[in-house]
Amino acid sequence: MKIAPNLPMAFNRRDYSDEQLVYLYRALIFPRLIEEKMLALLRQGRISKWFSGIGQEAIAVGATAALAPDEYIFPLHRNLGVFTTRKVPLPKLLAQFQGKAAGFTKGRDRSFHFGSQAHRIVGMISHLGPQLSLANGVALADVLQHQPRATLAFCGDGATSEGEFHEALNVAAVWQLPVIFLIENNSYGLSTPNYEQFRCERLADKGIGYGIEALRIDGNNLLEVFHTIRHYANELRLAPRPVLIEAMTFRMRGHEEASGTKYVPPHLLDEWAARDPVLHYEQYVLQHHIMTEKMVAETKEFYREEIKQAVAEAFALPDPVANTEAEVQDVLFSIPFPPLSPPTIAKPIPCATLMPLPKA
Ligand SMILES: Cc1ncc(C[n+]2csc(CCOP(=O)(O)OP(=O)(O)O)c2C)c(N)n1
Repeated sequence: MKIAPNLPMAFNRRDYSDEQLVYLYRALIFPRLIEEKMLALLRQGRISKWFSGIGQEAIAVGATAALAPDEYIFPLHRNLGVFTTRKVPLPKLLAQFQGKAAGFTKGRDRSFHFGSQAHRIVGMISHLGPQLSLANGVALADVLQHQPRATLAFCGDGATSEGEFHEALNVAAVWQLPVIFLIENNSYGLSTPNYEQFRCERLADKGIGYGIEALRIDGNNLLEVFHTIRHYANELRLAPRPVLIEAMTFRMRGHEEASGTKYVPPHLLDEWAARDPVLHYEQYVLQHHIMTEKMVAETKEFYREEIKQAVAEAFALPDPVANTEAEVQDVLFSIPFPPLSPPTIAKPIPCATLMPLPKA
């Protein structure tokens, strides 16, 4: 993958320190290296399923890094960067992807349908749109409890065609809920391209219909994502209201690894490969002497080693053992019902309480 020299990415560091910029580089490269390992494991037949977010990492990483740690995030199936930036332990994350008993869903799922209260991450709802309404619920609780917090909800371009997208944005607008609705517009909802899905020029234009502020940003520009989310999170904490942000990016791999990208015109993949968020940001920190080649190489080496060890650790974990009682307990909340003995003397029902029979 090479960067086309005629497409420079304009990074604006504002008043961010070198330390912050290095932190962001590390946060960005980590999910990319995990993804590379997952793709290698897939080729080796050691994992069977993977939703890739390669090429979209700047959105998940930049947005998560911009929030306070106690603010809730509702990520989707391509948002590995949310989990890594929130520092979810890698062995546990890999145990989840490997369907191990120690995973978040105890082996019931091998992908992203899980959350972690400790990390303020709400598990993805597979129906996509409904998680926007739940983000409203969290934001409403914050407003009612006078907590100055923003909630971040991810959404794909495909999910914007679901009814619940419209309902959630409308309610958030009417109730002035502090939710950042972040659309990752990666051009495809599975195999459906944007032009077969909506007629508006930009998804951000939908904000006008709900009366909420909306804007479009470059989702591959890490600093633009970070700055935009940081700015709005600050604003929403002080003056609760929703905002709709359309982050432009591209899905560089299949919807899921098994489905491939045959329906995507190759020139689009080439054009977007030249806008790779990781390569561009890496080039930026090097060219501006924020990091040296040695620092970059050492960072990658450090993470590769961490990933290698975490994979070994996760693969060695025991597989789940089927246990009906445990399954039922995990799915149904247990409520103790104290046994009641029936009364010993039957009480006749007083006639007055019976409805009079209709007259013939
Ligand atoms: C109601 C519903 N329909 C279909 C699916 C299957 N499905 C899961 S993700 C997805 C594509 C969603 O596209 P988009 O929202 O653009 O997100 P992307 O995959 O591009 O990141 C589909 C069709 C689903 N989970 N729920």
